[in-house]
Amino acid sequence: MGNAWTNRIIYGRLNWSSYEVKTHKCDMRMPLEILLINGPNLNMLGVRQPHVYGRSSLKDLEILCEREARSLGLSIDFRQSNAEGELVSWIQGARGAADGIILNAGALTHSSIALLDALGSAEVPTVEVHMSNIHRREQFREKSYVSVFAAGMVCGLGSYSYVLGLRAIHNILNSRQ
Ligand code: CA2
Repeated sequence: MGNAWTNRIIYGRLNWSSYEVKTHKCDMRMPLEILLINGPNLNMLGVRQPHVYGRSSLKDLEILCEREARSLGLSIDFRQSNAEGELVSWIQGARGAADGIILNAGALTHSSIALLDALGSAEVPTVEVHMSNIHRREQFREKSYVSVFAAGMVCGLGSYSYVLGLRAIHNILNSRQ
């Protein structure tokens, strides 16, 4: 996790025969670690329903997120699972190990109190993302349990929801005291 400071040694030439040595306190923080979690069926991206979720595959999405993360100085761990229990374990494991979470919980967004409880106990800043606009679809998609503990949510912009989600978590983490 990114929180280390170090003294950098600076050598400066005073004249032909002597040097001064100063130390300068500088920020050598490690990149902030972001756990990016994709839930059930998101492994099907680009394979079916392109009219809803676009033509990009999950691998394309990972490459896009890696590129955006690198430009923001973030390190991401990009994962996908169809199993609710595995998602719960990943969120539990983020406590003390990740600086932030980006979460697209897929359909579990609308049903999983187990995910909600895991997010509540993890106490890791979380941004919720969705490819589709969950407010322009079936009514059951309007309710998000994830939103209860999320700092914010981006939806409806396809892959770009993830790009904005990464920018948002970067902003949240860098504006902490
Ligand atoms: O819009 C989103 O990102 C969703 O989280 C996607 C979920 C859906 O249940 C949520 O309401 C909104 C579904 C992910 C399934 O993704 C597929 C992709 C291609 C083909 C089939 C499923």
